[in-house]
Amino acid sequence: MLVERVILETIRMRLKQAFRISSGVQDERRIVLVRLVTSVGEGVGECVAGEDPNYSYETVETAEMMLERHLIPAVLGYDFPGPRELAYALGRTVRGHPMARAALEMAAWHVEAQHRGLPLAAVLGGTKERIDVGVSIGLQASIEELLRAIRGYVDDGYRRVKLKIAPGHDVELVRHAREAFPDLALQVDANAAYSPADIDHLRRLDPFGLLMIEQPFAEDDLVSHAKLQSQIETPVCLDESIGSAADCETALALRAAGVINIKPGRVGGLTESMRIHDLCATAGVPVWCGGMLETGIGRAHNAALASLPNFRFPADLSASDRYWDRDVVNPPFTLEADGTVLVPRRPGLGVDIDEPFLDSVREEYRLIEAATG
Ligand code: OSB
Ligand code: MG
Repeated sequence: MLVERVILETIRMRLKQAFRISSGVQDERRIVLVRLVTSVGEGVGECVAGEDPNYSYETVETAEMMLERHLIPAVLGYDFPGPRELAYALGRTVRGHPMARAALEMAAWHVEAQHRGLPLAAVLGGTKERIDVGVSIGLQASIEELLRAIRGYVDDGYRRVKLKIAPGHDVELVRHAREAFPDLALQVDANAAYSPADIDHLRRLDPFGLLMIEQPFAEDDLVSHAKLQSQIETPVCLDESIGSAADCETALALRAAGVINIKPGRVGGLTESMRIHDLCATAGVPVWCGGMLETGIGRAHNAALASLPNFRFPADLSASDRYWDRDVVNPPFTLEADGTVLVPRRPGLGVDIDEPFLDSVREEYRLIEAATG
């Protein structure tokens, strides 16, 4: 694929409800989209970076800057055999900044799938036609509101619920949720809110039959995750700690996790996601697909990835209407009666971009072309 042009655009989308986690809150998303125009077709990728550097150090602005100044120039005018080689070039050009790299890399996988006339899931080696999904519920103002929110999503048909926790909002919150929903598949996510001194406290979550406890400690503190895992039955899950396949190897060697959350947007794209998937499969560690409040564009990429065989827990890949009044793709993602989301089957991303709607939410548009000379 010879990269002829890249379009860097940002859109602004209001979330139906504000999403609060231990490290910050989002009520709308400014989203960087990257469109790759190549000799064999076009593709689009969505950047998962937020406005504030609380989940990771990357932000909308750092991603735009890295893309414009470093990443797009590293691909423009070059001919790549495929997305893997493009991903490699991006990794050689920019240290870190996986969210910025992923937006461009995922666009290249879209190009590849379109070009081969296959659904993206098939190009990645996916085997599932539908994916078990759950819903991730942000921190709520009170236990009553939390229980109401869970009830609403359970009534919608979601069969797995992830609750955000934070110091002071953990054991009692889980106790109430478990009492009200004894059979619900439940898990929690702390977004790195705890310190090593909290290990004894976190052990109190072990008796509630949670599917997993996600990222209790800081991103760079694998040792505390390993200590906690050695003391509880509930699997410890890593999210923020895993920025690459190398991070994953370290975590597996330390036995710091019983399960790994893969978000392609967090690890530099689909190529690295598949490496992590394969490493974990070999180690006998299940993975699952997380989410970053994506539009239907990022959601389509995630659904394709989650169709791989070692994705063995429900994904944070809820229907479009859990996040948006109107999504940017047609058809929007919907929840099936069996609590699943269908993997798109048409070639490429398998969903159409609603261009008129995208026009109405766009804030910036930059066309970047190879210099002619
Ligand atoms: O930690 O998984 C997380 C959203 C933004 C930032 C971090 C996280 C999340 C979610 C939302 O939990 C998952 C989704 O997209 O539904
Ligand atoms: Mg998480």
